[in-house]
Amino acid sequence: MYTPSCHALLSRIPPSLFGLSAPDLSALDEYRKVMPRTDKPGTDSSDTDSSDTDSSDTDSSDVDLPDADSDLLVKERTHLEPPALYKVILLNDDYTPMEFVVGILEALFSRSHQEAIQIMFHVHNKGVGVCGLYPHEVAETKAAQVMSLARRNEHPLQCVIEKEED
Ligand code: TYC
Repeated sequence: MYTPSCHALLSRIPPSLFGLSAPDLSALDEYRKVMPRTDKPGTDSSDTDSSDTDSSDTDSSDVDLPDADSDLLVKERTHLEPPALYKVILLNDDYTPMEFVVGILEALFSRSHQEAIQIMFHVHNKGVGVCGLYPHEVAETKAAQVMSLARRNEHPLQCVIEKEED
């Protein structure tokens, strides 16, 4: 705060402001309005607040902020395509145990025991069968997991993915 001593203030008050016998608070306010600040050496000036005189480069009016018309804003999409789905397909063979296929369907495709048995027999009888429908990356991962588990257990089970046509 700018706090000149009381004595210094009194000596600098212009005569035009002396309508009162002694300066009261309103006169002091008037004084502050008309007098320029002069932080002379020797006067009591412990003022460290320079916010009203500082015109450094942090002035917020210089900052270039994006506005509503900016090209940087992402255009709103009005129509979203649903993601393409892929079938994960099991192929029949003569060697992979039925129980192993049922276990795969339960563990990797969240099928109930009844569902798993049904799908396994469908593949056994028809040659191919769908385990589930997934987005591309998920389908690929599941097929790779089937093949990996089959190889680790030395079964020739085959699993492929195929795009679901709409
Ligand atoms: N056909 C196999 C058997 O008789 C069982 C089997 C079912 C294998 C489905 C693979 O994807 C398959 N043991």
